[in-house]
Amino acid sequence: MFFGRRRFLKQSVALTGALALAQNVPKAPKALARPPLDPATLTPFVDPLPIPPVARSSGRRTVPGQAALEVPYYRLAMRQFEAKVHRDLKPTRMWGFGANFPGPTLETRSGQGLLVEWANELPGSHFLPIDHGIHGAEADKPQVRAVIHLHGGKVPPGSDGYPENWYAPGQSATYFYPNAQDAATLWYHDHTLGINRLNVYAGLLGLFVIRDSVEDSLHLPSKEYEIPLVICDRMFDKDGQLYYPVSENPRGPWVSEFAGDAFLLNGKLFPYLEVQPRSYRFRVLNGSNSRFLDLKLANGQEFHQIGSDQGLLPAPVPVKDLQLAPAERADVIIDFSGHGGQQIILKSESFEMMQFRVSGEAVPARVSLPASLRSVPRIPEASAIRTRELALVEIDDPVARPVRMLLNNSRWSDPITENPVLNSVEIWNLVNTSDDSHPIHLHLVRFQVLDRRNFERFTYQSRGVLQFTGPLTPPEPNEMGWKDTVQAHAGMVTRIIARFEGYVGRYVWHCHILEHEDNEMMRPYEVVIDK
Ligand SMILES: [Cu+2]
Repeated sequence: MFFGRRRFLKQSVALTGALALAQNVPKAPKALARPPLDPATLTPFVDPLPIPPVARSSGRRTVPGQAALEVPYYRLAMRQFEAKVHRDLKPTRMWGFGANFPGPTLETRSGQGLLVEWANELPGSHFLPIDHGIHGAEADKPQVRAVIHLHGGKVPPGSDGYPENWYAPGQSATYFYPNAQDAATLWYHDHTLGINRLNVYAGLLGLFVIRDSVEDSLHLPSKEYEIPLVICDRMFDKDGQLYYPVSENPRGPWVSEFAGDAFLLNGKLFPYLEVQPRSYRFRVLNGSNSRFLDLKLANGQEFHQIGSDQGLLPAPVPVKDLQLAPAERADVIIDFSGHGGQQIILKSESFEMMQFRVSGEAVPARVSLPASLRSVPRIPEASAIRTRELALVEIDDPVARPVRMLLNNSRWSDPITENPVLNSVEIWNLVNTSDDSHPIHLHLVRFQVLDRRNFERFTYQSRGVLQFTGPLTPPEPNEMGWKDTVQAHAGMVTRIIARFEGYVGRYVWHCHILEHEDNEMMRPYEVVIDK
């Protein structure tokens, strides 16, 4: 398993008395205001899995600046509301779209553009702990700010949800999504500078599905047999309210990672889903802040991954154990035929998350999966006009507590260093000097994973020289499709290749561990015209 656990050890080490004293901070971590909920005390599998509603457009409107183009118009309002996440818990205060967490799913087809007015109708104060020492979250800013990004969308820069383009309650922004891209499971979420981890944790996320004729031709399970599955880990107190941890330093509440012990699936804890003994398609999103999911069926059953971040894989990949980093998506087919009358548990690591109840009724003949799905031509390495070496760096204090994370040793506010030319191909070598796996996401583009290779970290950190210590590792079979988020493993160089097509302008690339992203592990980049 690639993703280390050092980060969790590190946090517990930091809480020991001696180390805390050395830092002249209180001995113990801040106690919960209310007692924590132990999810193991809840009766599991008493709530049906909710399916997020599909967003309905309110008419059609002209795309600003394109008088001839009229597209469906949606208005989605961010609001605070209360939701029952479990039968036996009091309603939970959350943020969402309308009164939905996850938000309504936007559904469209490739080439069918749409407009969304993202309205900030949130209250004036935040219910989660803001760290005003973090860049962009200073005390002079409004507490509640939001800006929405379509993750995986090939979108003009003005509609991409640039992290500094946040707005306060009472304001809104209307974005145009051209959707000139392949069928894929995308998702929208908050991207506000400095408080993104808190806004997403509060609930500001939802799915955005693009379909196309290639996908149609495969006759995959559809309608009631196609189920979105948004998985997010959280912590709750005994009153059923969301808890987000703070550090032991009252002046800097930021924590470097979040790992909850409760899993919301489409907004419910331990839901069940009644299924027939046949194939189902699940569009899975890891919407967690930091947690890597390790999905498996408790009966050891194999399933098939047919798609990843940016759409269908070249061919189905059999899996028994599926790792998904934050922000990654997996399109999977689970075949329940032959399991009539059984109850099958979906787990992540040792956590039981959800139950499938397979009915005993007879169903039509088994649907076979196509042997090939979509052609994904490899981008030739020789077509790259530039290779960038980009270090992923964790900055620690003298007692090895993370202070911040950096890309390319630069902060958010430093001058732009990544400026690819429109339509050119580049290779980015993500040199991970830290002990954590970081899911690295580029806005605007889709990319392919070339390979990974271990390197000698000390030599790199002291002399800037890359010395490889192992062979090239090819991408995993389920990384052979188009990606927008890649797991850059600790102590490895992960190479990706992308064509920077679509639009000229300013975008961002960042780690999708939201605690990292908020604390400097995000950089602007700019697609430029060749001079
Ligand atoms: Cu990271």
